Amino acid sequence: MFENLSDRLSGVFDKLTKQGALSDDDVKTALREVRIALLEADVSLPVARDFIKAVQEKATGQSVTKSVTPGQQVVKIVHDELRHVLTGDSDPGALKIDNPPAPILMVGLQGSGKTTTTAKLAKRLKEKEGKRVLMASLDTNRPAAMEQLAILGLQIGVDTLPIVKGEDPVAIAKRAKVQASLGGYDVYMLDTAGRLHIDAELIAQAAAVRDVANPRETLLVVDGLTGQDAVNVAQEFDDKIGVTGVVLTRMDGDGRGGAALSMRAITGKPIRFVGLGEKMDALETFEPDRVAGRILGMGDIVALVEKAQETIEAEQAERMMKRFQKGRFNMNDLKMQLEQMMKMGGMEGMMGMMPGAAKMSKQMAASGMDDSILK
Ligand SMILES: Nc1nc2c(ncn2[C@@H]2O[C@H](COP(=O)(O)OP(=O)(O)OP(=O)(O)O)[C@@H](O)[C@H]2O)c(=O)[nH]1
Ligand SMILES: [Mg+2]
Repeated sequence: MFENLSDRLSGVFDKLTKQGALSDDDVKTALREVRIALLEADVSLPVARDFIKAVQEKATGQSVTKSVTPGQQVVKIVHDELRHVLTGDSDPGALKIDNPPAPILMVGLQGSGKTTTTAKLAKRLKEKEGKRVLMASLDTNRPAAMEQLAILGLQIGVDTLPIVKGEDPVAIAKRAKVQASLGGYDVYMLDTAGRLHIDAELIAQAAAVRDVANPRETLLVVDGLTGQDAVNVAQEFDDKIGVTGVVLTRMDGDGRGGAALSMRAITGKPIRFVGLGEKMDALETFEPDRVAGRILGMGDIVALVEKAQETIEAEQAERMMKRFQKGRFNMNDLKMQLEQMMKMGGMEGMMGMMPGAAKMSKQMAASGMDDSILK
């Protein structure tokens, strides 16, 4: 879902991590390229600018951990900053669906994927969290919209509120609430009608439904392919109706992914899920950590730097270096070095973290070279 951005960034960092020492200029050039890559991915300008500024500050302020190259360290800083942009200042925690029956209101523009996402999420809540879910279509605008949800319900084995022709959305929402309480459901989901644009009628309707349902979660479904527009739509919906989270759909398409990066920073709302196809299973939770890793495509280096920072004490390494230079590196020192290596996961662990070395580790295993030799 972030292939283009990912390719661009790995190009930048490949150059950087191949060098030993880095000058300020090297870092500046690299960050300029990162900035361009972000903008090309349709990340909004202020977000891209703040991102680069934060990385720059950290890269210049931080002392380099021994045993990783400065380039690797920069990769780690970029990774952490990506994660920060995606997470925002606080973890949103789990969906608020305790206190049964918990209403979830689904809103969004026409064709954004509300109905599909309603069913995908219901399936997920049922199968992964063992919840009893009731789905109700409040879409009185489009003919057959209610049947669409009913068919999906049958397909995934989730109950839908019986269709009563002629009812308005507010009446349906009230009936769903009664049915959910009487029927002992844990969650009831309200799938609303979409509009082409955010207009007064849409807002009035969504607000009226919101006021009778008192949703625990109001999830905005937006098309991830629309890039920055998705972020603008989210901002507007939040201003007018109030949303608690966002679902980005069509992330299986060749969108540039920028919406995912700007969403939290601009709207303050967490992305809860991403839609990755039309199938009922094609919904993933949005994990900033994993997404940052995917965007960067350099999880190996990030893990390596993390481990190095955790386990190696800078002074100790420096002391060792001096002894080495003075020719006083002895068996005890060697022992300490090998112990550090074991702490980092032994030979196999270290090799596994080096790009391209995975292939070699098979040959090593074949040659009988393993940690028992170190031990
Ligand atoms: N590729 C892809 N297609 C999706 C995704 N989510 C939804 N769709 C498709 O998008 C189309 C519209 O989805 P709906 O769920 O009907 O959208 P909606 O927001 O309910 O539309 P209205 O009720 O008319 O406003 C359908 O053909 C879905 O299969 C996704 O994550 N990836
Ligand atoms: Mg729909």
